[in-house]
Amino acid sequence: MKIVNVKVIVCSPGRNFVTLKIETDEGIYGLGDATLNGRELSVASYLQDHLIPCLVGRDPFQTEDIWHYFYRGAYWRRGPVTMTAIAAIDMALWDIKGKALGAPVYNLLGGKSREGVLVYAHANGHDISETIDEVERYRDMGYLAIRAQSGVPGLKSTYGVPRDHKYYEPAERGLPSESLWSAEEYLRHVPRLFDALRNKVGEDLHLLHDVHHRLTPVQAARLGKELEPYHLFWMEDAIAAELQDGFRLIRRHTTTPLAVGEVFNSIWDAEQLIREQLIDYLRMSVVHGGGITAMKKAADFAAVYHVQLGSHGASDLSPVCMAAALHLDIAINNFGIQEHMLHNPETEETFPHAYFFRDGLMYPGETPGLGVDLDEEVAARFPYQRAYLPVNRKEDGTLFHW
Ligand code: EZ4
Ligand code: CO
Repeated sequence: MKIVNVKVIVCSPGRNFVTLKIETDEGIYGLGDATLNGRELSVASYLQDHLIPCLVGRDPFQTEDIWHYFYRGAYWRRGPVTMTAIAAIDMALWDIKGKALGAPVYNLLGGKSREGVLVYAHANGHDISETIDEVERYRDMGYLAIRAQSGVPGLKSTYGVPRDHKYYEPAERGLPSESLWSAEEYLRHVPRLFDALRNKVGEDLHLLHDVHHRLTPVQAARLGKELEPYHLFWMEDAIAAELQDGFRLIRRHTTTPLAVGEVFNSIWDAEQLIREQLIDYLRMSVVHGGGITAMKKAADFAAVYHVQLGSHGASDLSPVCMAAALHLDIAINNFGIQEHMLHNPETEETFPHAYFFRDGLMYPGETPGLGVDLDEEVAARFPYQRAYLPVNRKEDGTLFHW
């Protein structure tokens, strides 16, 4: 089999997605997600201008060699743009491989290690009572694990809390908006949120929280300690991800489990964290972590240290990535949990898929390959629109992490 044509499809069904489609001389094609939120066209260009010319004519079964060709062969290694582009190619090749062999991709990765994939939903509210209502709404839909975020009194906007959207969507069309941050207000508020939540929903539901990189190590240690009575599934991105030694300090002070890695793009971003057992869950995703080939190896390395996979699954990761993640999640032994943020109806229409949710778990489906398609006619109705993630400032105007 030979790769004969490769195209990059950029569309915006409510938000931007970049999708790679690799076509073969046998009529089989594969899809890969290449979406890098707020920086979409840089990956489209990296693929179009630099990688695709080297891909045409190759055997799509050679996932390992092709991965190294683009990783080592670039000389310039790692980085979100590079690794997202490589990930898209890798995903599409696994999709082709599965279709050609008549096998769902999970069967090429070790088969099913479990019946279904535990997922967590996002409950966001402007205040504690709204967040509790949202948690109960998702629990009634059957979710067994729910991330809870709430507006912080005194702050005009808070990470994770929608302004007027039905679905929370961090990227906005137009130029970047700005939000204001106060660690003091936040640190006072979050333990109150989880105290109220546990009182209302009891102990059985898994509760998660995303700090979104905004605390110092000592602040994160304080928050972790104060959240201990509420038994969180995890505290996510407690500090800036590049501050790896900071996790040692958090770890020394709290038994709240720690998750990090949605901004990581290679195992080298997480190697120390895993080897020193400073984290419990690795959140690197298939789309930003170099594809199925790289994520399988990262998961296997993490398994040596009993670190589990809890990969990023926000709505800016397309249904193609969601499908790839579910195939990997169901196959590996050290799977922990998968983030599942609902896609909007336009996105669902653009990307028909075999994966589905039932009673708190997700299933990749039995379709050969990844089991996800892109309806190009629908996609053409939603042309690309420039959009950015917000930027974040401290109350005195200092630019901070969003
Ligand atoms: O900010 O996906 O856990 N999920 C998150 C997301 C990320 C966005 C960035 O593109 O932190 O909301
Ligand atoms: Co996050």
